[in-house]
Amino acid sequence: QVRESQGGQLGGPATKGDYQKVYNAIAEALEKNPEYDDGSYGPVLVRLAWHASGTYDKHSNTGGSNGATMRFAPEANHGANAGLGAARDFMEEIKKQFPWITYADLWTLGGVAAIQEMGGPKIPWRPGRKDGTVEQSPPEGRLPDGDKGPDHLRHIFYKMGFNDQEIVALSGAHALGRCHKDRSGFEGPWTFAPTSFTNEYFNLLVNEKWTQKKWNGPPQFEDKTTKSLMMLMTDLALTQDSSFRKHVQRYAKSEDEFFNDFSAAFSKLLELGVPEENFKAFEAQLEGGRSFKF
Ligand code: ZEM
Repeated sequence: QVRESQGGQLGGPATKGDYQKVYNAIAEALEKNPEYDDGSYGPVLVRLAWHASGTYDKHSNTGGSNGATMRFAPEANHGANAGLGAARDFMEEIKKQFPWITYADLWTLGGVAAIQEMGGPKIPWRPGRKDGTVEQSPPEGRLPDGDKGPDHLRHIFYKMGFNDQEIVALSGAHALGRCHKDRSGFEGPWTFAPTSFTNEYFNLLVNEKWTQKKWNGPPQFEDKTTKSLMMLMTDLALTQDSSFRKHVQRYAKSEDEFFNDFSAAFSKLLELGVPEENFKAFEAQLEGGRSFKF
């Protein structure tokens, strides 16, 4: 029996090399099924890492990535998590190869690997999350809805401890992936290259004209030029509020600034609610005592 967080052949404490092996296994499997979506599990793995972490509430210090409570039915069945079974099944295959890693570390590491392998910035990541029990599951309703405005975004993200700049930076993840009719009810990708991590989301927000799509689905917007891309109401909210808009414009101009700010905000997201002492146990192995960069 391999104890959790006891990596390596001899069952000693997991080292950076052990986590690198997990990272590599995730990276190698991202395109294992050409039939899946746009040919990569990358986007849905990023969404799993985000939804596992974004349930954090700073007022009660509950929720967040520690615990990996989306393994249990209540949270797995939250409306916001529809479709994430595809990502959890992907991760189950990796867990079989590395039974010593916790789901909570694995799912967050999956988000890091996916972003980096799709051309995004390096994301500092630390191991130390523990798997919890169903009693630790967060209540439904802590993740954002796509059909709302700036006040809703602030309400949801301030609760996690983010500011306006971080909200905009994190939203840039919508360069990746797509909406699925049978998951969220929305339909279509945000960009023409949904498996490449770029600042294209911000370019499109600034440079395209967006009009409301005429259909019997939930309210969403389409680009005037090709009508093949989409934006949610919450995406367009970032261009309608001056405190958000200045960052949208900045990230459209400078992919470097977007990458730097996204890396910091996503790394913070993945650690919300994880007690610092969990990370301490691994500190001796961390580069410069701070974090791993794969
Ligand atoms: Zn998303 N997101 N998201 N997001 N998201 C979807 C898909 C993806 C919102 C939202 O309602 C939706 C962040 C923020 C917000 C990703 C990453 C991140 C979908 C489509 C919806 C409806 C789901 C489906 O049908 O499959 C809202 C309202 C947000 C508020 C700002 C943040 C923050 C993210 C990461 C940092 C990703 C990668 C996807 C694509 C998933 C896929 O399967 O392709």
